[in-house]
Amino acid sequence: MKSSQAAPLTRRKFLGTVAAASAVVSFPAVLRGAENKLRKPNVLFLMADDMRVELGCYASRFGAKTPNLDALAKSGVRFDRNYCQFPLCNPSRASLLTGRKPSTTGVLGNRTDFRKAHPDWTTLPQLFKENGYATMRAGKIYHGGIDDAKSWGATSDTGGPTDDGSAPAVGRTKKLNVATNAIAKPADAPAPLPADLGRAGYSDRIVILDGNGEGHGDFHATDRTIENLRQHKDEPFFIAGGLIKPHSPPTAPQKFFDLYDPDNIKLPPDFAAWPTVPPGFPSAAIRKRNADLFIGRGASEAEAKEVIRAYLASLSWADWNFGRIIRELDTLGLRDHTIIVMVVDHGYQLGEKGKWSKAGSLFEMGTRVPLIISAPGMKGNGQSCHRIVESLDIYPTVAELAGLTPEKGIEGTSLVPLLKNPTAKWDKPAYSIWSEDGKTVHGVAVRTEKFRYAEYGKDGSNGAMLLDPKDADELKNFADAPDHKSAVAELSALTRKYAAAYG
Ligand SMILES: [Ca+2]
Repeated sequence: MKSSQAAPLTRRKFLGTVAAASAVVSFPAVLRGAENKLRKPNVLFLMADDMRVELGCYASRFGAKTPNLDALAKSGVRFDRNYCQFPLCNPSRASLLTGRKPSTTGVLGNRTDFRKAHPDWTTLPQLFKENGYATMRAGKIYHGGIDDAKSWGATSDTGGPTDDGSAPAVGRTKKLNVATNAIAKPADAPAPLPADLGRAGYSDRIVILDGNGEGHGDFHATDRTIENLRQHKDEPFFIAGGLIKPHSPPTAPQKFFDLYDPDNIKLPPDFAAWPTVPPGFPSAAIRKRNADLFIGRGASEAEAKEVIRAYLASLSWADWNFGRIIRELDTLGLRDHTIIVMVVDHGYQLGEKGKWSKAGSLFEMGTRVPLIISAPGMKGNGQSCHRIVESLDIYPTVAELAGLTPEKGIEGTSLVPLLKNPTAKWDKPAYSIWSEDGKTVHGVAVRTEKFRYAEYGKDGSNGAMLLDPKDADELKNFADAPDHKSAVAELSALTRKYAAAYG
C-alpha cells in the first residue's frame, strides 16, 4: 500500500485517499474502531540515550523512580529481555531505524553515516512518510551529527540539540572531587583515548539544572514534540521525540536529585575503582578504559554513589519529560489511535566491574534495553513479555501495526504475535556485536532463553564467556565448565555463523 505521494497530505486529501483505497487497505482489526474507520494509526516514537534497564517497572536495583514510563508499560507490553545490536549510539540507532543488522548497515562506529553506503534504503520513519504520514523528530533519534533528511517530512522541525552533552545547560555544575581523588592507578591502566579525553570535561561533573530544566535541550526537545503533536493531531503522524539523558554528564533539576539518598545506594558486588576483568573472564570482556564517566581516573565509593544518584536523577528527569509528552497525547484525545514505542539505544554499566560506560560491554547490562510498545487493543497490553527479542524487531513490528509493508531486506521479525500473546512460542536468539575500531568485529554475543554467550576475536581466539542469567550479577564465567560443554558448542556455532556475515 505504498503511496507514491511522498509529501504529507492534508487531512481532507488523506481521508479521500484512504476512502478510495479502503477496499485494499487492511489495518489490524484492533486499530479499526468505528470512529477511526478511516484513520491510520499514529506513531509516537520515544527514545532515550544510555538508559539502561533501570526503570521502576524493570525492578531497578537502585530503586529508580520512573512513574511515567511505569504507567506506559502498564498500558502496553513491556519487553523484559530486549537486546540492542551494538552497545554504542550510532551503530545501534542505524540498525534499529533501518531494520538491518550492523553487518548489513556497515555501521560499526559513531562516525559512519549509514546513508552514504545505502542511499536507497527506506528507514522506519521514511516508510511512514512515503505512506502519507507527517514524520518529524525533535531531539536525538539518529546519532548526534548524523541525521537523515529522507526520514523526515517537509514539515519536520528538528527541535532540540542532538549532541551528547555539550549543549549549554542552565544551572550549576558540580565538579567531582578529582583533585583529592586518591585512588591509585593500576600499573596496567591504559591512557585514555584522545576521543574519550575530549569528553572528560563533562565526564567528571554533575549538572544541577535550574527550575524544571527549562534551559536544557531535552526540555526543548520535549516542548517541540508536544508542539508537533498539537500541530499534526488531525493527520496521521509519526512523531519522534528523543532525549539525550541519562547520557553523561548526569543532569537534572535539584528536585530529582532529592528523590535519592546516596547513603542508601548499595554498590554492585563487583564494584571496583577501575575497570576490572573479573577472575576467569577473558581480558577482552572489559575494556580497561572508561569512555563516559571516570575517564582516566579511579572511582572512590563515595564518588560512585554520588554519580549513581545523579544518573538516577537524570533518568527520573527523562521520565518526567516523557510523561509530559504522553500526557499531551492524552489531552489531545489521540491515545486510542496512537502506537507508542519507547526504546533506548543500548545499556550501560554503572560501576559493575569498575566500568562506567556501555562501550565494549557484551554483558546483560550493556546490551539489554528497555522496550515498551503500547498499541491500542493488543491483547497482551498490561503484561510483560519474557521472550528474547531484539531492537532490530522494532521496524517490522511498527510497520505491521500500521498495516504498512516494509521493503525487502528488513532483517528483524515482527513482534505483533507477542503483543497479542506475550507468552506465545518464540525461539529466536538475540545478537549483539562490538568493534573497537569501527571496522573489525572484536566480539559477538548471543542471548538465548537459557544463556548469554560471547566470543572475542576471530573464532574465539581472544576467549569466550558463558553467563547464566541465574547469576544476575554476572560474576562467574561458565565457558570452561565441563558440565556446560554442549551448551558452549551450540552457542559458539551460533556466534560464528553470525560473525561470518562480517567476513
Ligand atoms: Ca547512547
